[in-house]
Amino acid sequence: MNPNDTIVACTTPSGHSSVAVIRLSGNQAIPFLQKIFKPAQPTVEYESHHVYYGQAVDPKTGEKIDTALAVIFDKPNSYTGEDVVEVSCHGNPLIVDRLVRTFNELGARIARRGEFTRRALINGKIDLIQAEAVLDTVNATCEQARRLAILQYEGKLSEKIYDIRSKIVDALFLVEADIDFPEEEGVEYDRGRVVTSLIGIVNEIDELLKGASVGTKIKSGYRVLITGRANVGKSTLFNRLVGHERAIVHEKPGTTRDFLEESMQIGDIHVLLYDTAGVFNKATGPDEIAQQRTKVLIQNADLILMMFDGSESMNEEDIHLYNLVKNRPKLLIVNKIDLNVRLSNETILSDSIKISAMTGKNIDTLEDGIKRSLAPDNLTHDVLITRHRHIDALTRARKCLVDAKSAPTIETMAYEMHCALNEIGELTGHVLRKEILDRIFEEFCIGK
Ligand SMILES: Nc1nc2c(ncn2[C@@H]2O[C@H](COP(=O)(O)OP(=O)(O)OP(=O)(O)O)[C@@H](O)[C@H]2O)c(=O)[nH]1
Ligand SMILES: [Mg+2]
Repeated sequence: MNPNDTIVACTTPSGHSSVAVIRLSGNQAIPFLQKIFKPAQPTVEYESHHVYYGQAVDPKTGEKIDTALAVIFDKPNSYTGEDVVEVSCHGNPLIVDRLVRTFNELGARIARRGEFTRRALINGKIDLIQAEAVLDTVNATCEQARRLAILQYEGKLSEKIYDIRSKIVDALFLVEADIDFPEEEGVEYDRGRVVTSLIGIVNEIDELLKGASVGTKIKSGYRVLITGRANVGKSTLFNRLVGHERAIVHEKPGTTRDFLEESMQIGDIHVLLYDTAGVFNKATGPDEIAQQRTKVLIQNADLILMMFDGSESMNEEDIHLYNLVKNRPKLLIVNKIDLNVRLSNETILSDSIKISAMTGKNIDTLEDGIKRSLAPDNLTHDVLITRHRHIDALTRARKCLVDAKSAPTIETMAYEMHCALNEIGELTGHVLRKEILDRIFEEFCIGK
Protein backbone atom coordinates (compact mmCIF):
# COMPACT_ATOMS: atom_id res chain seq x y z
CA MET A 1 0.00 0.00 0.00
CA ASN A 2 1.79 3.13 -1.20
CA PRO A 3 0.88 6.13 0.97
CA ASN A 4 1.66 8.48 -1.94
CA ASP A 5 -0.88 6.98 -4.31
CA THR A 6 -3.95 8.96 -5.16
CA ILE A 7 -6.87 6.77 -4.14
CA VAL A 8 -10.46 6.60 -5.33
CA ALA A 9 -13.66 4.93 -4.12
CA CYS A 10 -17.39 5.39 -4.05
CA THR A 11 -18.33 6.56 -0.55
CA THR A 12 -22.05 5.84 -0.80
CA PRO A 13 -23.69 2.37 -0.64
CA SER A 14 -23.80 0.35 -3.83
CA GLY A 15 -27.10 0.01 -5.70
CA HIS A 16 -29.52 2.53 -7.14
CA SER A 17 -30.02 5.82 -5.31
CA SER A 18 -30.72 9.43 -6.17
CA VAL A 19 -27.10 10.47 -5.68
CA ALA A 20 -23.76 8.70 -5.29
CA VAL A 21 -20.48 10.29 -4.22
CA ILE A 22 -17.05 9.30 -5.49
CA ARG A 23 -14.08 10.45 -3.46
CA LEU A 24 -10.43 10.91 -4.44
CA SER A 25 -7.54 11.74 -2.15
CA GLY A 26 -3.89 12.44 -2.95
CA ASN A 27 -1.60 14.70 -4.97
CA GLN A 28 -3.20 13.83 -8.28
CA ALA A 29 -6.82 14.19 -7.15
CA ILE A 30 -7.33 17.62 -8.74
CA PRO A 31 -5.42 16.90 -12.01
CA PHE A 32 -7.43 13.66 -12.41
CA LEU A 33 -10.67 15.59 -11.86
CA GLN A 34 -9.66 18.13 -14.49
CA LYS A 35 -9.30 15.34 -17.05
CA ILE A 36 -12.81 14.00 -16.43
CA PHE A 37 -14.87 16.97 -15.33
CA LYS A 38 -16.02 19.78 -17.59
CA PRO A 39 -17.50 22.61 -15.47
CA ALA A 40 -20.46 24.47 -16.96
CA GLN A 41 -18.63 27.75 -16.29
CA PRO A 42 -15.16 27.26 -17.77
CA THR A 43 -12.71 27.37 -14.85
CA VAL A 44 -8.93 27.48 -14.99
CA GLU A 45 -8.23 27.12 -11.31
CA TYR A 46 -10.59 25.38 -8.89
CA GLU A 47 -11.13 27.09 -5.56
CA SER A 48 -10.97 25.03 -2.40
CA HIS A 49 -14.27 24.34 -0.63
CA HIS A 50 -16.30 25.38 -3.66
CA VAL A 51 -18.87 23.32 -5.55
CA TYR A 52 -18.77 23.15 -9.36
CA TYR A 53 -21.58 22.02 -11.61
CA GLY A 54 -20.72 20.37 -14.91
CA GLN A 55 -20.37 17.14 -16.85
CA ALA A 56 -18.30 14.05 -16.24
CA VAL A 57 -16.90 12.86 -19.57
CA ASP A 58 -14.77 10.01 -20.80
CA PRO A 59 -11.35 11.64 -21.41
CA LYS A 60 -10.57 9.19 -24.25
CA THR A 61 -13.72 9.69 -26.31
CA GLY A 62 -15.26 12.86 -24.90
CA GLU A 63 -18.50 10.91 -24.33
CA LYS A 64 -20.66 12.39 -21.60
CA ILE A 65 -21.04 9.95 -18.68
CA ASP A 66 -23.33 12.00 -16.41
CA THR A 67 -24.02 15.49 -15.13
CA ALA A 68 -22.17 15.96 -11.86
CA LEU A 69 -21.15 18.22 -9.00
CA ALA A 70 -17.52 18.43 -7.96
CA VAL A 71 -16.19 19.75 -4.65
CA ILE A 72 -12.51 20.46 -4.08
CA PHE A 73 -10.75 20.45 -0.71
CA ASP A 74 -7.15 21.66 -0.89
CA LYS A 75 -4.71 20.09 1.55
CA PRO A 76 -4.40 20.30 4.49
CA ASN A 77 -8.00 21.43 5.05
CA SER A 78 -9.63 18.19 4.00
CA TYR A 79 -10.82 14.97 5.63
CA THR A 80 -7.57 13.16 4.89
CA GLY A 81 -5.21 16.14 5.09
CA GLU A 82 -4.43 15.63 1.38
CA ASP A 83 -6.05 17.18 -1.69
CA VAL A 84 -9.53 15.69 -1.80
CA VAL A 85 -12.13 15.76 -4.55
CA GLU A 86 -15.71 14.57 -4.23
CA VAL A 87 -17.83 14.01 -7.31
CA SER A 88 -21.59 13.61 -6.89
CA CYS A 89 -23.35 11.85 -9.73
CA HIS A 90 -26.61 9.95 -10.17
CA GLY A 91 -26.71 6.84 -8.03
CA ASN A 92 -26.63 4.24 -10.76
CA PRO A 93 -23.99 1.48 -10.46
CA LEU A 94 -23.31 1.81 -14.21
CA ILE A 95 -22.34 5.47 -13.81
CA VAL A 96 -20.47 4.95 -10.54
CA ASP A 97 -18.44 2.01 -11.87
CA ARG A 98 -17.66 3.82 -15.09
CA LEU A 99 -16.39 6.92 -13.24
CA VAL A 100 -14.35 4.92 -10.73
CA ARG A 101 -12.89 2.86 -13.56
CA THR A 102 -12.03 6.01 -15.52
CA PHE A 103 -10.21 7.55 -12.54
CA ASN A 104 -8.49 4.20 -12.08
CA GLU A 105 -7.33 4.18 -15.71
CA LEU A 106 -5.92 7.67 -15.23
CA GLY A 107 -3.80 6.30 -12.35
CA ALA A 108 -5.89 6.49 -9.19
CA ARG A 109 -5.69 3.32 -7.10
CA ILE A 110 -8.91 1.81 -5.71
CA ALA A 111 -8.96 2.62 -1.98
CA ARG A 112 -8.84 -0.12 0.64
CA ARG A 113 -11.30 -0.36 3.50
CA GLY A 114 -11.04 2.72 5.73
CA GLU A 115 -8.09 4.06 3.77
CA PHE A 116 -9.36 7.66 3.69
CA THR A 117 -9.70 7.64 7.47
CA ARG A 118 -6.35 5.86 7.83
CA ARG A 119 -4.74 8.69 5.87
CA ALA A 120 -6.47 11.23 8.13
CA LEU A 121 -4.80 9.42 11.04
CA ILE A 122 -1.36 9.23 9.41
CA ASN A 123 -1.57 12.92 8.48
CA GLY A 124 -2.44 13.88 12.05
CA LYS A 125 -5.95 15.14 11.27
CA ILE A 126 -7.37 12.80 13.90
CA ASP A 127 -6.02 10.28 16.39
CA LEU A 128 -6.87 6.59 16.56
CA ILE A 129 -9.66 7.09 19.11
CA GLN A 130 -11.29 9.56 16.71
CA ALA A 131 -10.78 7.19 13.77
CA GLU A 132 -12.66 4.50 15.69
CA ALA A 133 -15.33 7.07 16.49
CA VAL A 134 -15.87 7.55 12.74
CA LEU A 135 -16.77 3.88 12.52
CA ASP A 136 -18.96 4.13 15.61
CA THR A 137 -20.78 7.12 14.12
CA VAL A 138 -21.57 5.15 10.99
CA ASN A 139 -22.62 2.04 12.92
CA ALA A 140 -24.48 3.60 15.89
CA THR A 141 -27.76 1.77 16.44
CA CYS A 142 -29.33 4.09 18.99
CA GLU A 143 -29.34 7.77 19.89
CA GLN A 144 -27.10 7.28 22.93
CA ALA A 145 -24.46 5.49 20.87
CA ARG A 146 -24.62 8.18 18.19
CA ARG A 147 -24.17 10.95 20.79
CA LEU A 148 -21.19 9.18 22.33
CA ALA A 149 -19.60 8.52 18.94
CA ILE A 150 -19.89 12.18 17.96
CA LEU A 151 -18.36 13.30 21.25
CA GLN A 152 -15.46 10.91 20.72
CA TYR A 153 -15.01 12.12 17.17
CA GLU A 154 -14.85 15.67 18.48
CA GLY A 155 -12.02 14.52 20.73
CA LYS A 156 -13.63 14.47 24.18
CA LEU A 157 -12.18 11.10 25.15
CA SER A 158 -8.84 11.93 23.49
CA GLU A 159 -8.56 15.13 25.58
CA LYS A 160 -9.00 13.10 28.74
CA ILE A 161 -6.36 10.59 27.64
CA TYR A 162 -3.92 13.39 26.72
CA ASP A 163 -4.48 14.90 30.13
CA ILE A 164 -3.57 11.58 31.76
CA ARG A 165 -0.57 11.31 29.48
CA SER A 166 0.73 14.75 30.38
CA LYS A 167 0.42 13.96 34.08
CA ILE A 168 2.55 10.84 33.58
CA VAL A 169 5.09 12.91 31.62
CA ASP A 170 5.25 15.48 34.44
CA ALA A 171 5.86 12.78 37.04
CA LEU A 172 8.42 11.09 34.82
CA PHE A 173 10.24 14.38 34.43
CA LEU A 174 10.84 14.48 38.19
CA VAL A 175 12.12 10.89 38.18
CA GLU A 176 14.39 11.29 35.17
CA ALA A 177 15.80 14.61 36.33
CA ASP A 178 17.07 12.78 39.36
CA ILE A 179 18.51 9.93 37.29
CA ASP A 180 20.27 12.37 34.94
CA PHE A 181 21.35 15.01 37.45
CA PRO A 182 21.45 13.32 40.86
CA GLU A 183 23.54 16.10 42.39
CA GLU A 184 21.78 19.04 40.79
CA GLU A 185 20.20 21.51 43.16
CA GLY A 186 16.54 22.38 42.73
CA VAL A 187 15.62 19.14 40.96
CA GLU A 188 15.67 16.98 44.01
CA TYR A 189 13.71 13.78 43.62
CA ASP A 190 10.78 13.59 45.93
CA ARG A 191 9.51 10.02 45.83
CA GLY A 192 6.48 10.91 47.92
CA ARG A 193 5.39 13.53 45.40
CA VAL A 194 5.78 11.14 42.46
CA VAL A 195 3.87 8.39 44.26
CA THR A 196 1.05 10.81 45.10
CA SER A 197 0.69 11.83 41.50
CA LEU A 198 0.82 8.18 40.36
CA ILE A 199 -2.02 7.39 42.77
CA GLY A 200 -3.99 10.32 41.33
CA ILE A 201 -3.46 9.09 37.76
CA VAL A 202 -4.45 5.51 38.67
CA ASN A 203 -7.65 6.89 40.23
CA GLU A 204 -8.47 8.78 37.05
CA ILE A 205 -7.97 5.63 34.99
CA ASP A 206 -10.19 3.73 37.42
CA GLU A 207 -12.92 6.34 36.91
CA LEU A 208 -12.69 5.81 33.15
CA LEU A 209 -12.74 2.04 33.49
CA LYS A 210 -15.76 2.26 35.77
CA GLY A 211 -17.72 4.03 33.03
CA ALA A 212 -16.62 1.46 30.47
CA SER A 213 -19.30 -1.06 31.40
CA VAL A 214 -21.95 1.56 30.63
CA GLY A 215 -20.14 2.69 27.48
CA THR A 216 -19.81 -0.81 26.03
CA LYS A 217 -23.45 -1.59 26.90
CA ILE A 218 -24.66 1.53 25.13
CA LYS A 219 -22.94 0.27 22.00
CA SER A 220 -23.66 -3.45 22.15
CA GLY A 221 -27.14 -3.12 23.66
CA TYR A 222 -28.67 -3.84 27.06
CA ARG A 223 -30.02 -7.38 27.48
CA VAL A 224 -33.64 -7.24 28.59
CA LEU A 225 -35.27 -10.56 29.24
CA ILE A 226 -38.95 -11.46 29.57
CA THR A 227 -39.51 -14.34 31.92
CA GLY A 228 -42.45 -15.92 33.73
CA ARG A 229 -44.20 -19.22 33.98
CA ALA A 230 -45.79 -20.76 30.90
CA ASN A 231 -48.68 -18.91 29.28
CA VAL A 232 -48.47 -15.65 31.24
CA GLY A 233 -48.18 -13.71 27.95
CA LYS A 234 -44.39 -13.33 27.46
CA SER A 235 -44.48 -13.74 23.70
CA THR A 236 -47.46 -11.40 23.42
CA LEU A 237 -45.47 -8.72 25.24
CA PHE A 238 -42.36 -9.48 23.16
CA ASN A 239 -44.35 -8.93 19.95
CA ARG A 240 -45.93 -5.78 21.35
CA LEU A 241 -42.50 -4.28 22.21
CA VAL A 242 -40.77 -5.21 18.96
CA GLY A 243 -43.77 -4.00 16.99
CA HIS A 244 -44.54 -7.06 14.87
CA GLU A 245 -45.64 -10.69 15.15
CA ARG A 246 -42.19 -12.10 15.73
CA ALA A 247 -43.02 -14.86 18.24
CA ILE A 248 -45.73 -17.51 18.13
CA VAL A 249 -48.49 -16.83 20.64
CA HIS A 250 -50.79 -19.67 21.67
CA GLU A 251 -53.16 -20.57 24.47
CA LYS A 252 -51.38 -23.88 24.91
CA PRO A 253 -48.63 -23.63 27.59
CA GLY A 254 -45.06 -24.35 26.47
CA THR A 255 -45.33 -22.58 23.08
CA THR A 256 -41.90 -20.89 23.19
CA ARG A 257 -38.93 -23.19 23.50
CA ASP A 258 -35.94 -21.68 21.66
CA PHE A 259 -35.43 -18.19 22.99
CA LEU A 260 -35.85 -15.28 20.59
CA GLU A 261 -33.65 -12.18 20.42
CA GLU A 262 -34.52 -8.88 18.74
CA SER A 263 -32.43 -5.74 18.56
CA MET A 264 -34.52 -2.62 19.12
CA GLN A 265 -34.53 0.87 20.54
CA ILE A 266 -36.56 1.83 23.61
CA GLY A 267 -36.42 5.60 23.86
CA ASP A 268 -32.84 6.33 22.90
CA ILE A 269 -31.48 3.09 24.37
CA HIS A 270 -30.28 0.12 22.33
CA VAL A 271 -31.92 -3.01 23.74
CA LEU A 272 -31.56 -6.68 22.93
CA LEU A 273 -34.93 -8.05 23.93
CA TYR A 274 -35.31 -11.77 24.73
CA ASP A 275 -38.45 -13.91 24.77
CA THR A 276 -37.84 -17.11 26.69
CA ALA A 277 -39.41 -20.46 27.39
CA GLY A 278 -41.85 -20.40 30.28
CA VAL A 279 -40.68 -22.13 33.42
CA PHE A 280 -42.93 -24.85 34.79
CA ASN A 281 -42.70 -27.90 36.99
CA LYS A 282 -41.85 -31.36 35.78
CA ALA A 283 -40.46 -30.19 32.46
CA THR A 284 -38.84 -33.03 30.55
CA GLY A 285 -37.02 -33.50 27.24
CA PRO A 286 -36.79 -30.32 25.12
CA ASP A 287 -38.82 -28.34 27.67
CA GLU A 288 -36.22 -29.07 30.30
CA ILE A 289 -33.39 -27.94 27.98
CA ALA A 290 -35.34 -24.79 27.11
CA GLN A 291 -35.76 -23.95 30.78
CA GLN A 292 -32.08 -24.47 31.49
CA ARG A 293 -31.37 -21.94 28.75
CA THR A 294 -33.80 -19.50 30.31
CA LYS A 295 -31.92 -19.82 33.59
CA VAL A 296 -28.57 -19.05 31.93
CA LEU A 297 -30.09 -16.02 30.19
CA ILE A 298 -31.45 -14.78 33.52
CA GLN A 299 -27.92 -14.73 34.91
CA ASN A 300 -26.63 -12.60 32.01
CA ALA A 301 -29.51 -10.15 31.68
CA ASP A 302 -29.16 -6.45 32.48
CA LEU A 303 -32.85 -6.23 33.25
CA ILE A 304 -35.48 -8.92 33.81
CA LEU A 305 -39.14 -8.37 33.10
CA MET A 306 -40.69 -10.84 35.54
CA MET A 307 -44.22 -11.47 34.40
CA PHE A 308 -47.26 -12.76 36.30
CA ASP A 309 -50.71 -13.62 35.01
CA GLY A 310 -53.08 -11.21 36.74
CA SER A 311 -56.10 -13.33 35.88
CA GLU A 312 -54.85 -16.25 37.95
CA SER A 313 -53.62 -16.58 41.50
CA MET A 314 -49.94 -17.15 42.07
CA ASN A 315 -48.70 -20.70 42.15
CA GLU A 316 -45.47 -22.37 43.19
CA GLU A 317 -43.98 -21.95 39.68
CA ASP A 318 -44.34 -18.18 40.01
CA ILE A 319 -42.70 -18.31 43.42
CA HIS A 320 -39.87 -20.53 42.15
CA LEU A 321 -39.11 -18.08 39.33
CA TYR A 322 -39.49 -15.06 41.55
CA ASN A 323 -36.85 -16.53 43.85
CA LEU A 324 -34.56 -17.09 40.85
CA VAL A 325 -34.64 -13.43 39.87
CA LYS A 326 -34.93 -11.98 43.37
CA ASN A 327 -31.47 -10.53 43.48
CA ARG A 328 -31.27 -9.48 39.84
CA PRO A 329 -32.22 -6.09 38.39
CA LYS A 330 -35.87 -6.52 37.50
CA LEU A 331 -39.30 -5.05 36.91
CA LEU A 332 -42.37 -6.95 38.07
CA ILE A 333 -45.19 -7.06 35.56
CA VAL A 334 -48.75 -8.17 36.07
CA ASN A 335 -50.31 -9.03 32.71
CA LYS A 336 -53.86 -9.64 31.46
CA ILE A 337 -55.45 -6.80 33.44
CA ASP A 338 -58.16 -6.67 30.78
CA LEU A 339 -59.53 -9.77 32.54
CA ASN A 340 -60.77 -10.12 36.13
CA VAL A 341 -57.83 -9.77 38.48
CA ARG A 342 -57.43 -12.85 40.65
CA LEU A 343 -53.81 -12.38 41.64
CA SER A 344 -53.92 -11.44 45.30
CA ASN A 345 -50.28 -11.21 46.38
CA GLU A 346 -50.03 -7.75 47.97
CA THR A 347 -46.29 -7.26 47.43
CA ILE A 348 -46.42 -8.17 43.77
CA LEU A 349 -49.53 -6.10 43.19
CA SER A 350 -48.08 -2.99 44.78
CA ASP A 351 -44.60 -3.20 43.24
CA SER A 352 -45.59 -4.11 39.70
CA ILE A 353 -46.50 -2.42 36.46
CA LYS A 354 -49.95 -3.62 35.42
CA ILE A 355 -50.42 -4.14 31.72
CA SER A 356 -52.40 -5.90 29.08
CA ALA A 357 -49.92 -7.13 26.51
CA MET A 358 -52.88 -8.11 24.33
CA THR A 359 -54.62 -4.72 24.24
CA GLY A 360 -51.47 -2.61 24.71
CA LYS A 361 -52.71 -0.99 27.93
CA ASN A 362 -49.91 0.63 29.98
CA ILE A 363 -47.17 -0.47 27.59
CA ASP A 364 -45.90 3.13 27.55
CA THR A 365 -45.61 3.00 31.37
CA LEU A 366 -43.63 -0.22 31.04
CA GLU A 367 -41.32 1.32 28.42
CA ASP A 368 -40.70 4.28 30.73
CA GLY A 369 -39.88 1.84 33.52
CA ILE A 370 -37.40 0.01 31.28
CA LYS A 371 -35.73 3.28 30.25
CA ARG A 372 -35.47 4.44 33.84
CA SER A 373 -34.02 1.14 35.02
CA LEU A 374 -31.41 0.95 32.26
CA ALA A 375 -30.35 4.53 31.95
CA PRO A 376 -29.19 6.04 35.13
CA ASP A 377 -27.62 9.45 34.54
CA ASN A 378 -24.87 7.72 32.57
CA LEU A 379 -24.75 10.36 29.90
CA THR A 380 -24.03 13.24 32.17
CA HIS A 381 -20.40 12.42 31.37
CA ASP A 382 -19.05 13.37 27.98
CA VAL A 383 -16.35 10.78 28.33
CA LEU A 384 -17.29 7.13 28.26
CA ILE A 385 -15.18 4.28 27.01
CA THR A 386 -17.03 2.10 24.54
CA ARG A 387 -14.35 -0.21 23.16
CA HIS A 388 -12.60 -3.27 24.56
CA ARG A 389 -9.36 -2.11 22.94
CA HIS A 390 -9.47 1.02 25.09
CA ILE A 391 -10.29 -0.96 28.22
CA ASP A 392 -7.34 -3.29 27.55
CA ALA A 393 -4.86 -0.48 26.86
CA LEU A 394 -5.90 1.48 29.94
CA THR A 395 -5.80 -1.63 32.11
CA ARG A 396 -2.24 -2.33 30.93
CA ALA A 397 -1.20 1.30 31.49
CA ARG A 398 -2.74 1.16 34.95
CA LYS A 399 -0.74 -1.93 35.82
CA CYS A 400 2.51 -0.24 34.75
CA LEU A 401 1.68 2.76 36.95
CA VAL A 402 0.87 0.53 39.93
CA ASP A 403 4.17 -1.29 39.38
CA ALA A 404 5.98 2.06 39.10
CA LYS A 405 4.53 3.11 42.45
CA SER A 406 6.17 0.20 44.23
CA ALA A 407 9.27 -0.07 42.03
CA PRO A 408 12.39 -1.00 44.01
CA THR A 409 14.67 1.49 42.24
CA ILE A 410 14.26 4.82 40.59
CA GLU A 411 15.36 3.29 37.26
CA THR A 412 12.65 0.62 37.33
CA MET A 413 10.14 3.27 38.30
CA ALA A 414 11.10 5.29 35.21
CA TYR A 415 10.96 2.14 33.09
CA GLU A 416 7.40 1.30 34.20
CA MET A 417 6.29 4.86 33.55
CA HIS A 418 7.71 4.68 30.04
CA CYS A 419 5.77 1.45 29.53
CA ALA A 420 2.59 3.21 30.69
CA LEU A 421 3.23 6.01 28.17
CA ASN A 422 3.71 3.42 25.47
CA GLU A 423 0.33 1.85 26.26
CA ILE A 424 -1.32 5.27 26.17
CA GLY A 425 0.43 5.94 22.86
CA GLU A 426 -1.04 2.75 21.40
CA LEU A 427 -4.45 3.81 22.60
CA THR A 428 -4.30 7.18 20.83
CA GLY A 429 -2.39 5.82 17.84
CA HIS A 430 0.74 7.88 18.50
CA VAL A 431 2.58 4.61 18.82
CA LEU A 432 1.45 2.87 15.65
CA ARG A 433 1.40 -0.89 15.34
CA LYS A 434 0.55 -2.03 11.85
CA GLU A 435 -1.37 -5.12 12.94
CA ILE A 436 -3.55 -3.04 15.25
CA LEU A 437 -4.28 -0.54 12.50
CA ASP A 438 -5.01 -3.32 10.01
CA ARG A 439 -7.45 -4.89 12.43
CA ILE A 440 -9.24 -1.62 13.13
CA PHE A 441 -9.51 -0.45 9.53
CA GLU A 442 -10.63 -3.87 8.34
CA GLU A 443 -13.95 -3.07 10.09
CA PHE A 444 -14.47 0.01 7.90
CA CYS A 445 -16.24 0.02 4.59
CA ILE A 446 -14.53 0.99 1.35
CA GLY A 447 -14.87 4.71 0.74
CA LYS A 448 -14.69 5.74 4.41
N1 LIG B 1 -56.76 -11.60 27.92
C1 LIG B 1 -55.46 -11.57 27.68
N2 LIG B 1 -54.86 -12.62 27.16
C2 LIG B 1 -53.52 -12.56 26.93
C3 LIG B 1 -52.77 -11.40 27.23
N3 LIG B 1 -51.48 -11.65 26.90
C4 LIG B 1 -51.45 -12.89 26.41
N4 LIG B 1 -52.67 -13.44 26.42
C5 LIG B 1 -53.04 -14.80 25.96
O1 LIG B 1 -52.38 -15.76 26.76
C6 LIG B 1 -52.03 -16.91 25.97
C7 LIG B 1 -50.55 -17.18 26.09
O2 LIG B 1 -49.85 -16.11 25.51
P1 LIG B 1 -48.31 -16.21 25.08
O3 LIG B 1 -47.88 -14.84 24.73
O4 LIG B 1 -48.12 -17.28 24.09
O5 LIG B 1 -47.72 -16.65 26.49
P2 LIG B 1 -46.22 -17.13 26.81
O6 LIG B 1 -45.95 -16.67 28.20
O7 LIG B 1 -45.30 -16.71 25.77
O8 LIG B 1 -46.42 -18.69 26.81
P3 LIG B 1 -45.28 -19.86 26.64
O9 LIG B 1 -44.41 -19.50 25.49
O10 LIG B 1 -46.09 -21.06 26.40
O11 LIG B 1 -44.56 -19.90 27.95
C8 LIG B 1 -52.48 -16.58 24.58
O12 LIG B 1 -53.72 -17.18 24.35
C9 LIG B 1 -52.58 -15.08 24.56
O13 LIG B 1 -53.51 -14.58 23.61
C10 LIG B 1 -53.45 -10.28 27.80
O14 LIG B 1 -52.92 -9.23 28.09
N5 LIG B 1 -54.80 -10.43 28.00
MG1 LIG C 1 -44.07 -17.77 24.50
